[in-house]
Amino acid sequence: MKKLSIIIIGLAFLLVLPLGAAAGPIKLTVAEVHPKDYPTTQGLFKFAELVKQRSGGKIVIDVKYGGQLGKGEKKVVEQVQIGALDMARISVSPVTEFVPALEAFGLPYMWKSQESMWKVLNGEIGKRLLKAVEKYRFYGLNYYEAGARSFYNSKREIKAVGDLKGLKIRVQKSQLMLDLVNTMGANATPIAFGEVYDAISKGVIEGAENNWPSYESTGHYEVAKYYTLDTHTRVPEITVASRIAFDKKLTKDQIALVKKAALDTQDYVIKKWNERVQASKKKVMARGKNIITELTPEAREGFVKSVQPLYDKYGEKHKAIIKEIRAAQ
Ligand code: GTR
Repeated sequence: MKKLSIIIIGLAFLLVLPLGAAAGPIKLTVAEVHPKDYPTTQGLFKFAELVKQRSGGKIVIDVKYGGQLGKGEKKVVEQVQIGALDMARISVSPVTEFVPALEAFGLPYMWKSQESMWKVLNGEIGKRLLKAVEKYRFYGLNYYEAGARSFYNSKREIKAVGDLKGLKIRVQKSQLMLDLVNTMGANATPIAFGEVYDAISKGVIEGAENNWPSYESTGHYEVAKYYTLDTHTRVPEITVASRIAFDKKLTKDQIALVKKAALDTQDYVIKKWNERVQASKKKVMARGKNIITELTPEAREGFVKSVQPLYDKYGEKHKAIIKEIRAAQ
């Protein structure tokens, strides 16, 4: 009797399990280094919401924010490329290590303004580069706003590019960023994003460079009080998916649905971004201890001139696209 009931229960399991598996949603994961309330993370939540809605609950996205899946973005991109992770929202900088064509977006003083950058990203060039990542086992889903990056440090006020000389400045794990910061006279040191706060507070490095929301949300402003708004780059964010994982888990139509939903959240993030820049400035200023430096026109000219050797190094291979980007703005 006992044996019989075990057999019946076993059979019931065998029948129900595959049915349940087939009916369950497809689960996708996206990695994000920023905290829950950061504009890009909010964009990903919106993305997950749209995908769930539009797929009738068939595709569910889990947003793993706060660097839960890795403190450094280069490793995260690697995971996506080999299919161990479905998606990641990261800066274009570490992706240039895998997709060199994207380097043009990270060159200094490339963009005139936020508006002109979005004109290019939403236009033919932006679409072409999202497609270009497919050659490297990614799907390019969208771009997000990341403002302009500027230098901050714990040692001294930077009023002219020459003041950067010898400062140990953290950079993202990207050859382009390393070359850029060295070209400007500092000593570039690649470190994972999540380790920068400790590195500055322990004096391992003297500063870093980033936008207002990251300067504030990471608490870097507490340990690096000098922030000079030299706005040397305007590197956009990108959401990449793993072709290996997507092609295995999703149909072509479902991939199209996910791509469209990701694109549909771009404007939402721009709005959240602009609000957050104001809030971050307010929070840093309210502390009353930070020295925020605006460049004089002459000093700005010095910064722009200082990056010429970088254009000599990277300009030739990206000549055509640099011309296109400039003309399209
Ligand atoms: C932020 C960006 C992050 C990360 C970080 C960094 O602006 O949003 O994705 O790239 O910079 O400097 O590592």
